[in-house]
Amino acid sequence: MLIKKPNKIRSYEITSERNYLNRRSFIQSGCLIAGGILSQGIHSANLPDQPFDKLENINKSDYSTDEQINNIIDVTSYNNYYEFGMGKADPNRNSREFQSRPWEIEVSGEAEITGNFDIEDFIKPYQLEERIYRMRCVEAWSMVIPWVGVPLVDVIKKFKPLSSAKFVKFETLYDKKRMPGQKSRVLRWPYREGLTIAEATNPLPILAVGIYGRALPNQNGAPIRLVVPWKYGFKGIKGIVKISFEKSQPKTSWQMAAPNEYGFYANVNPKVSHPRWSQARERRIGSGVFASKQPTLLFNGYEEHVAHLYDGLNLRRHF
Ligand SMILES: Nc1nc2c(c(=O)[nH]1)N[C@H]1C(S)=C(S)[C@@H](COP(=O)(O)O)O[C@H]1N2
Ligand SMILES: [Mo]
Repeated sequence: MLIKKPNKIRSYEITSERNYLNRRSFIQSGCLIAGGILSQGIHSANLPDQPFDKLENINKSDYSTDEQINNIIDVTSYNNYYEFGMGKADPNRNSREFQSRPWEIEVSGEAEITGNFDIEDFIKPYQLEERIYRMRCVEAWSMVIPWVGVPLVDVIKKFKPLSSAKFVKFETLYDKKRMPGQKSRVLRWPYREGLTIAEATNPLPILAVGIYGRALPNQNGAPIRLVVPWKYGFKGIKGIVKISFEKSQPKTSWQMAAPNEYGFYANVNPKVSHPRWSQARERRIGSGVFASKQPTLLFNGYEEHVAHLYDGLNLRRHF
């Protein structure tokens, strides 16, 4: 049972985002869960092997949780990054050759300052912070990850958005040679995400450039990715090359793929079920095969910081 071929291991993704293309019967998935949890143990034995540059001068943050953090092996070997394959172990396995330098970020749209920036110049003006955040994937698993990054609000302000800028749109690199998963038509590439300007200027979201005090590994979105801790993990777009200030709400990749399943807001909400599974509880990765699922918290436990952003918004309709 433990010695499965990699293509069989995929079956543990019974609740995976891609399953809108690949529905399975409920009974069948029940059997696959057990196999999946065990096979996950195998991946955890692979240590990340890419060079990890140590980052200097990192401030602590009051926004960090003091919950038990996940170990680096969980965080770097159990990933979602469809550009490198759809299995949880694929991003670690298939992104090792990926070169995240040189790297340019294009800033465009409704802002006073726009242009193309080298990643080094892009990040240099800001103070690095460690932010230890819970991450809740829409697939009903979670981790606690010690990110290193810069507050998105600081970056946004630097570009002086115009009053017409109501949303911020993000895009991942689109390059089928470097990101072989883009040959698949599981999503419309490039991966696209977005936030309202109010969300983007809340103090919680960060542009992460590291984990555990070191540069971001490829499978976690090197060289720069978004982290929005009160939203489902898929909002945390990896490998960002474009940021643009928009007048109207941008379409996101998951919305385009399955609008009835993935909304623009994607706020963590235990009361709003995914059409195919409940969001009331979550499995904390690393808690052990026999650990019971823990309750999911509204806004992933960040309610006091973000609930005001949604005053008057119907969270069931705007999911
Ligand atoms: N470009 C891109 N960004 C992405 C994804 C992806 O497939 N492509 N997957 C998302 C999903 S579903 C999750 S849960 C998180 C996972 O982040 P992690 O692998 O660093 O834990 O990345 C998000 N960002
Ligand atoms: Mo996810």
